[in-house]
Amino acid sequence: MRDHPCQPLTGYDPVDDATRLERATAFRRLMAGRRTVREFSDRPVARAVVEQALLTAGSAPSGANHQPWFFSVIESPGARARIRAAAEAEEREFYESKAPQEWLDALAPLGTDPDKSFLEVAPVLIAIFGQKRGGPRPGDDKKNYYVTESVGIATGLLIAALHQAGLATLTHTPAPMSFLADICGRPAGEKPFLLLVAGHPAEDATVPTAALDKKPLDAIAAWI
Ligand code: IYR
Repeated sequence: MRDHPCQPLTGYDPVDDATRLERATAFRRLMAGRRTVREFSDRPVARAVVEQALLTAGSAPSGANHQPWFFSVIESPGARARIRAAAEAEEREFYESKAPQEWLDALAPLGTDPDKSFLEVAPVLIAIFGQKRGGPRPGDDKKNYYVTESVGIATGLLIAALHQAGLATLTHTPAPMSFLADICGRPAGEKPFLLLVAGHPAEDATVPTAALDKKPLDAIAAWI
């Protein structure tokens, strides 16, 4: 018995099997071209593109449809300089003392280091927050559920949307990230989840060869 308001499902018009496979394959190919980029150009990105990508992120499934995310798009050069300084301070500590050898060994093929100049070069910096409390409508103050899962899914959609718009991204996670809430002026109940950097790759951008290694289907999935 359905005792909640509902309406007919739309948006799943019939598609023949061949078209379905073509679409799945085309999307797989598109996404296979995504690279994590660490060298960006300062070429600007239209705000409308970022708005569309954020709306895609905001369409993600979430616990009780509470949409427990917030995206701060940081444009102010002052804020970006503060973020870079704070992130690089954390990262220097990470690379110089905090990181166990096993972690450093895992990162070696990717060539990452404490230099985070992209935080001031790339035109789009999006700090992504998870909200402990909120609710389905703006201004609600209810408990949120599955916040990390929900924000992770939204972030995945955001990355896919930006990639399909032709923009490169970098998921950056300085730890701890509490400085982000401060700089973005976010309330105490919001936890920084990730800093997403986006823009056009630098002309001479490179990718680590190791990053191209993706596991084959039989290593990541099984039909049982
Ligand atoms: N946060 C550091 C280290 C780092 C950790 C992982 I796991 C990566 O996949 C990449 C980097 C940094 O940004 O350099």
